[in-house]
Amino acid sequence: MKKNRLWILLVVILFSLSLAACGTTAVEPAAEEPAAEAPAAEEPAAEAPAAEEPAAEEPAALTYEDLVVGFAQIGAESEWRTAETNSILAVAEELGVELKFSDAQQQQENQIAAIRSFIAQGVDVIGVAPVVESGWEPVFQEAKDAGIPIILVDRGADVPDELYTSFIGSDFVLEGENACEEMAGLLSEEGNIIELQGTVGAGPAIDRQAGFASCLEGYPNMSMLDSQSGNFTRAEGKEVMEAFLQTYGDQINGVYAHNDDMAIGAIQAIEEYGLVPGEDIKIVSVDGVKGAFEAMVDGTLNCTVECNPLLGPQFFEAALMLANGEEVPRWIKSNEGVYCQEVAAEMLPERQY
Ligand code: GZL
Repeated sequence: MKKNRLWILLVVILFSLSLAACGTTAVEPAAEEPAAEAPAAEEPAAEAPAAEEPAAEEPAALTYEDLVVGFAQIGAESEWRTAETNSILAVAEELGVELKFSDAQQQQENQIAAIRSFIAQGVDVIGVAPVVESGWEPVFQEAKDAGIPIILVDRGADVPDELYTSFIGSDFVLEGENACEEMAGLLSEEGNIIELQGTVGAGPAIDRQAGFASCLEGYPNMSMLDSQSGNFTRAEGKEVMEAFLQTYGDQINGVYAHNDDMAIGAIQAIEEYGLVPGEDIKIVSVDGVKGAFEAMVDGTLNCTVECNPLLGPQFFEAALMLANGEEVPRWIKSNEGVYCQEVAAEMLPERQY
């Protein structure tokens, strides 16, 4: 019995030991990490009924009567320039634009001072006919900083594109090429030419020279004897021509003048020297002013290549567009012809400048 009890006791001990062993090996399911608490999804705020926006009112477009424009003119060196000034003044008056006009008397520093004064007065748009191409960057930058657009009228300026909005004027290179073609015809593609250049550093002087020179390369029997500035004026054109006649005399077969005024001065010099302008010496110039048509009727000037100075309408139209925040073309070109003696008498009465 004792033995039996012992067995029973042993069995009970073993059983309870095995139960205890089972308890330690049982893999408890890993306590689940509490899920990182997701930020409580924000309840979308109940959408407030959209407050009715009042329809944004388009600001009324400006009209010519609202416009205040500054114009920095070069001066009055030529018939062409006077015609341009008259066009600007007359069109401003006609349209009711308030125009602040300044005459720089050929001095760039006066033009710069005028532009600064237009900026100080807070004009809407500034027009400038740059006497020369260089030296405009600082003052154009000042205008840009003040939010005032610059339009180049009739002459270009050597500045980065973003400093002006538009150039209104002619293709001066083409004018030079056209003048050369006329000269080639007049000289039967053979002869010596002298050139009266415009103001040194002025856009039309640089380009008219380049256009003529490149076309001349196509005519091996025509050569440029000499070239000098007559500053776009009649008096200086005459002076330079007198000097050329002293140096080259009757070797000169043709005169190419960058404007009609210098050609008219040269005509006087040739007559005083004792040669016949238009016959002994052929003359081609640029502009197409009335004085040139009169000289062609007289037979002293052979041809003129037109360069339109009546830029007032295009200028104010562009100014109004800019003031209204509209885009304007980078180059507003003029339409121009070439006229010689045969048509001069018929055309003279119709010429507007
Ligand atoms: C051309 C203009 C020139 C004319 C000259 O656009 O700048 O200046 O040809 C004038 O007659 O003085």
